[in-house]
Amino acid sequence: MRILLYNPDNGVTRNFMPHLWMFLLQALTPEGHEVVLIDGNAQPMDEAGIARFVREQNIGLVGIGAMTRMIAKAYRMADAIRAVGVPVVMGGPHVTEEADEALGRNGGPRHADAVALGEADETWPKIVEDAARGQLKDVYSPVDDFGQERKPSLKEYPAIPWDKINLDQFNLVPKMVKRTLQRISDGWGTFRIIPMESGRGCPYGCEFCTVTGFFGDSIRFRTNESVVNELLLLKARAKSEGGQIAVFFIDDNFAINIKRTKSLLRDIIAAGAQVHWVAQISANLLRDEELVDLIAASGGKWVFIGMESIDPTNLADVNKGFNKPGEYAAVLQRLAQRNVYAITSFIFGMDNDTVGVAERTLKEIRTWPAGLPIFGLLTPLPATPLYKRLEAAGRLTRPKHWQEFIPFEMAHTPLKMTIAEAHAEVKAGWATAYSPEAMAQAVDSLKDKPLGYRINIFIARMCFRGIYFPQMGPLSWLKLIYQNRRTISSLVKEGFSTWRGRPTNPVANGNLQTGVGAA
Ligand code: B12
Ligand code: SF4
Repeated sequence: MRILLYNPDNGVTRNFMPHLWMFLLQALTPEGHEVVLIDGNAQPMDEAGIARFVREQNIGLVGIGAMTRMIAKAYRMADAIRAVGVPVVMGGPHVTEEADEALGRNGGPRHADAVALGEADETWPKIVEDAARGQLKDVYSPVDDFGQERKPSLKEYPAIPWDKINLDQFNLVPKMVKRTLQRISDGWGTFRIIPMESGRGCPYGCEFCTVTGFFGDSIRFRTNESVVNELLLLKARAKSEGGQIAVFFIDDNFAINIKRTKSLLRDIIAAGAQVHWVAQISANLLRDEELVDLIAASGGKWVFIGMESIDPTNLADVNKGFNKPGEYAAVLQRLAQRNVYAITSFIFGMDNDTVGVAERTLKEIRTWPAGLPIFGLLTPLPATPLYKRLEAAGRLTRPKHWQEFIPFEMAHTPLKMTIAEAHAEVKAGWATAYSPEAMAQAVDSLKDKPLGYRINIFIARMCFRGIYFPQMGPLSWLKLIYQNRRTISSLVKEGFSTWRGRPTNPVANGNLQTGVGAA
């Protein structure tokens, strides 16, 4: 049987990285079946397009995975596939919480023939075999022989064949410049950001987050050896293609067990398996100097920190009181001293937020080392404690907000400002933090570092800006380049003079450390 695994886009923003679940389920598919992957972010498709694809490619089963914000598109695509007679199984965090919606048991239309609840590592092979026999069940739950929920161990993690998988759709280097860039330095003909997990689960239970409910509060880890082997495979592939690779460790809190993270990072270094990497780590765990040393030495370039707010009351409200705004600056300095920078994520529209929250937050940000701030709105995702609290308080304005995805639009009323004011705060956050002046300041703040760091922060900022501002077509890119022409021209001039005066051994000229991780 030919199986299509499909991840929808949200139609508005573009993900820079493919989804791990697709590669994982592909690796876990029983022998005798062929798996095709399509990520809507890399290969946009509409309903007619996917229906045609499954017919022409003789697909016998389609698996769709989606977050809440992509679910409306996922359902439309599933409907189109089912209309041409091909069964659809859906999985992921949204349908796990809203299985009745996907199966049409709540009075709405049915979108999926089957739903895989929770982690599907152990149920997927069974789903495939049932589908091949034409005997799909409605619901597949990860349970043990006694009917108790079972979280898969990651000790026997499947080897994802990174050396063989067709990754053409995930190359971030435009085709027209591929040949030229292949010849630069170690080669830039391909650049891919690859998701990898080293563990699952988070015990912190922040109120707005799905993770503790979905993956559980007991953390499970892969062996160091299996992570190291995966990195080596990816590194070898990039080298053989004259390209670059960066890894996003998608663990929700990569350093949740500091002792184990240190041991993994030491093993990566010992095996020479360093690639540029990004990971999510909460600020409280970055107090450890040795950990930060190891992050830098093992290839860590960017750390995503869920700061959420600079207001301790807000943090306590959402059960994230372990974040201490008073130590944010020190944490970021500690990273920057090792040339590791941070993606700092903030949520506006929290219960203690008032008008002016964006400017107050930006004022703090300006005192920190350059980084990539991102701003979102508090969103009640299904089945989270936040959703339940707001529902009980009658504060949900769009209780089924996912049925119509509108980016940066609240689904409940904040307590101390209006919905419109919260929207304006997010807009102000993005517009100010990514203005041409702010871009120039970020680049300038790294003037004591090799040029590669300045280029890196500039490119990363240009790309990150696209999370909020539509930046899809060539025209919007041209406009952006024009707005930032001064910074670009000073970087180009500097690059040219560095190149002209380069020493015979390029490694001695810190410019090879371009610190990729454009994540
Ligand atoms: C990496 C990541 C991202 C990446 C993008 C995703 C990517 N390309 O990988 C980035 C950083 C860009 C991102 C952004 C966002 N993310 Co995010 N992200 C994650 C993260 C940390 C890891 C995802 C992952 O790979 N997990 C590991 C794999 C193995 O797990 P999995 O995907 O759940 O798959 C398993 C099962 O669900 C199931 N399964 C999944 N799909 C399918 C399909 C089929 C057919 C079957 C059978 C089974 C199945 O089987 C898999 C194996 O067990 C998760 C948290 C988490 N730990 O999962 C949040 C998470 C998915 N993100 C979340 C959110 C909210 C967001 C944002 C909206 C945040 C924001 N406010 O901007 C944005 C939206 C981006 C967009 N495009 O619109 C939520 C989604 C909750 C929900 N109900 O939808 C999560 C769960 C985190 C949270 N805080 O609750 N994210
Ligand atoms: S620390 Fe991060 S992953 Fe863990 S519950 Fe909080 S937001 Fe979710």
